[in-house]
Amino acid sequence: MSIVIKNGTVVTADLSYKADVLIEGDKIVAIAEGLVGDETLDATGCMIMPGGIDPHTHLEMPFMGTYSADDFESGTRAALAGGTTMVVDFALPSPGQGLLDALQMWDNKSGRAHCDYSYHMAITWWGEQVFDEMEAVVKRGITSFKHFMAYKGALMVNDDELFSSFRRVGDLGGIALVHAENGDVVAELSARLLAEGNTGPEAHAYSRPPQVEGEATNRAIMVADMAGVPLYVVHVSCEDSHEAIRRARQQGKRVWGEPLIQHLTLDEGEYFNTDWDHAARRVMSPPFRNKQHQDSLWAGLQSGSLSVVATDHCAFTTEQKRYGVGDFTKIPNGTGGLEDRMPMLWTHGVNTGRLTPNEFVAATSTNSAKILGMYPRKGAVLVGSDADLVVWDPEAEKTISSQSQQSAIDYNVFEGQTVKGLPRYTLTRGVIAVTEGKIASQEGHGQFIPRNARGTVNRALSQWKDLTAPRPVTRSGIPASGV
Ligand code: DUC
Ligand code: ZN
Ligand code: ZN
Ligand code: ZN
Repeated sequence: MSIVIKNGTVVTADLSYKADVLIEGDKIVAIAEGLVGDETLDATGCMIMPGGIDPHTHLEMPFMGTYSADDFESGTRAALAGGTTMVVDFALPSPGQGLLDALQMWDNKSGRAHCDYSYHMAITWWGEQVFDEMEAVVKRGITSFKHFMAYKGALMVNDDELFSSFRRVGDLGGIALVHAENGDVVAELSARLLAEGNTGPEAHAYSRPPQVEGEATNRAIMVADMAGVPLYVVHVSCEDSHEAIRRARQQGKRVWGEPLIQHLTLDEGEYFNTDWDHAARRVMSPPFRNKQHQDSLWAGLQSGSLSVVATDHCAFTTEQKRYGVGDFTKIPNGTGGLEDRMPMLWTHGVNTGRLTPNEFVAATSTNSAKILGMYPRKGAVLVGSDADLVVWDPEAEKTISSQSQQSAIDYNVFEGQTVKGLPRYTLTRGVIAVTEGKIASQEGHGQFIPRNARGTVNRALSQWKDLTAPRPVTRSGIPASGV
C-alpha cells in the first residue's frame, strides 16, 4: 500500500519546491512531479513539511506530589492533532534510583504512544552507579542528559555533581541539557515571600525573576566549557539567559537555546488575573515574562541564536493546581501546549512576518533532529526518511478551546485564541493519523527512536588547558592526576 501526496509545495528547513511525495510502508520513497500511488492525498494550497518534533515533554511524570495529567496516550494524540509526530520526553530517576531502572519505568508508559518518541535521561543524583550506567544509556540510543539546577531538595544537582556529570557526558560524546534557574535563590525568595504573606500564584513569578535564569545559564555555560561538553539550555524565557547563549555561541561554544511557545506568546500579565484558577493554571518554571523578554526570544529565533521551539508540555488539571491554594510553592509547575505549538508558532511567527515557512520548519522539527542526533531519519523530507509528515494548510482557521482539545486537562492556556495555519493531514511513519482535525491514530503505533551520539567536541576551546588535555578518567569522574 503506497500513499502519494499531490499538488502541494514541499517545504523543508532549506527549500520550498513543487513536488509530489510518495510513501511506501513507513518511509518516503520518492519525491518528484507526476508520482502515482494506491491512495492519493490532495495537498492543493498546502505545504508538505516534516512532522513536528517536540524536544521537551513530560508525560505521566511524577512531580510535586502528583503525576502530570497527559500520559503517552493522550499526549501523543494531542501532538498528532497539532502536526507534531515525535516527542522527546524525560526519563526521571528518583534520587538513588538507577538510570536503567528509570528507563524501564518510562518504557512501560510509552508503549501507548500514538507517535514516535525518545527520552532524555535526567541526572538527579550522582554516584558510581549513575556514572557506570550512563554508558549503557548512550548505547541504547539515549544521548542527551538533563540536569535540574532548580527544585532544591528534589531534582536539583549541585555544581560538583553538574561538573562530574558534564564531564562524563562529554566523554561519552553526548549532549548535556540544563534547566537553568538558581535553585538556592529560588528557595530563599520563595520562603521570604511566603513569610510576608504572599501566597498567591503571582508570587511564583516573583520567586523566579529573570536573574535566577541568567545566572544559572551563565554558570552552566562556563561549567560545560570546562567539562568540554555541548550544552542545550531548555525553556529559555528571557533576555538574561538568551544573552548568555548568544555570547557563548559567538565564542564558538556549542550551546543551543530552546524557547517555549508559551513564553513567546503569553506574558506575565496572566499571573495578575484576579481569578486564582486562571493564574495557577499558568504557573510553570520559568514563569511567563514581560514583552521585552518576548521580543528577545523572537529576535533569537529570527537570527538563529535560539534554535528550536518546544512546549515543556507538563499538564495538570485545575484540581491538581488547587493543591497550592494558600501556598504557591505547592502549585504543580507546568502547562500544556503540545497540540497548539505549531499552529500558535505559525500564527504568531509566520503570519506576522517574523519567520519564513522554512525557518518555521527548522524551529519546529529539523533543528531538534540535528541537535539531538536523529537527522535525517526525522526532521527531513528526503527519500529514505521516516514518513512523518504534516500537510499544512496555511488558510485553515480555528479557535482554541479546551472543549475540542485532545489533552486530558479541563482548560487550555491559549483558550479563545484564533489560529490560522493547521494540519490538513498528519502522517506518522506512513499512517494517516489526522485528517482535518479528525483523529484516526492508533494507540501503541509509536516506536522508540534511538539517537546518535555527537562525538566528543569543543575541548580545544577551553581556557583551561589542564582540563582539556587527554586525561585518564576514574569512575568518580575525577581525573586520576587530579585537577
Ligand atoms: N517546569 C515546569 O513548569 N514543569 C515541569 C518541570 C519544569 O522544569
Ligand atoms: Zn525545566
Ligand atoms: Zn480565566
Ligand atoms: Zn521540562
